[in-house]
Amino acid sequence: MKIAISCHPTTGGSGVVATELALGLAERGHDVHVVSYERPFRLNSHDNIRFHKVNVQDYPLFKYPPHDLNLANKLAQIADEVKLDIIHAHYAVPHAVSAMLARDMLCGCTSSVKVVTTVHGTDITLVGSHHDFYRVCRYAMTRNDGTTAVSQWLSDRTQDEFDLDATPTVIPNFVDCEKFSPDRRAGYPDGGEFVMLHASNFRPVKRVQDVIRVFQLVQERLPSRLVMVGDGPERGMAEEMAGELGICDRVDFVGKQNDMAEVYRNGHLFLLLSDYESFGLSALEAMACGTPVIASRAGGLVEVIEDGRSGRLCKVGDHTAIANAAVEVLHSAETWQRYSRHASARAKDSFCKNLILPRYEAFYDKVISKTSVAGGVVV
Ligand code: GMT
Repeated sequence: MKIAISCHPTTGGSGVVATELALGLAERGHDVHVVSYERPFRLNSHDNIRFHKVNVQDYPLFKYPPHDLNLANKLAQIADEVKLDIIHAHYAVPHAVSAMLARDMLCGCTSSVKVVTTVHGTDITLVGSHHDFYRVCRYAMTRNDGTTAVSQWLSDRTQDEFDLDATPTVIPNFVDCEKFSPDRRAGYPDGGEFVMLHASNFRPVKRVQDVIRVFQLVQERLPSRLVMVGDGPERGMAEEMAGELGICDRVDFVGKQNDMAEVYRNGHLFLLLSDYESFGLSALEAMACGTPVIASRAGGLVEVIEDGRSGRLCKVGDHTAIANAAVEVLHSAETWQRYSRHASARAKDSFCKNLILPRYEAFYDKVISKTSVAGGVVV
């Protein structure tokens, strides 16, 4: 198939999923076109992948350059040139809307390209549901040719939020189990220090202040360090908090990292204490590397982590319970090794890229073989 993938190129989960999907589809022989205003950071070169940069015009009249129109124009150009079968938009806003504009511009003449949207989470829960975006997002959800969601929780939320006739098809996120594997991972640190990890874009939804507070409680009971990976609006606040709590010599803020598999393999526990996650891709990648996860019992995280096996799920904001769960996982070599084994097995058996990519291919086939239905959701 000839597939264009339109995504945010930044380090957020939706860009990572889109990039890994592009690489996986290219490896499976599809002709893949990645379209964004910058090359996504994980996009390695491959014979079957072409990257198309969206140029944004900085014309003096435009106080806000209309990127979304440039994207639509670029998608239409590619669709026309290579006769695309699918434009796959990741993150509803603005990519799905630009993709539909491209499809509609070409409709009935040179192309019969279909638009598939994958919703990732905050595109629905925060951005799309905001009244400034609601109608445009609902238009995308109801008039595209097919919608997928990365978890059942998000699929249900999307249907409710936009009053859709059917729930979007669930295709969960996935992990490259060869790249993210427990081989050469750090073992149980008999007598040494535990390494606790958090990785995110430090947005308020991630509750990074809870990560610092929980770590403060854990390090009183176990010799440990906390490694905070990533960057974003609440990083400064988290750094200040570590100083105020007197633990800044035990907390390292290391910024964005290129080799996340190596980071996960060097950690003993991954903390994802968000208000909710539609999926929690970072948790899955950590698990694949054999790092158990302590996460919020919220959103799609419960579909990824099995409480008491591959990690622990705790009430959002309950610092004492979360710290107790962390100590319980770490307290003995035998317990930690059991969690570590189950974590990597869970990732491999349920979310390995080889299992999930065929589900996208089947979804594309279904969309291509159907004429668009009112409501847009192919079921
Ligand atoms: O919130 C983020 O971490 C970024 C955001 C994104 O779209 O880049 O992540 C969302 O999509 C990821 C990939 O599908 C999911 O794994 C994350 O759980 C989801 N974030 C939230 O729902 C808060």
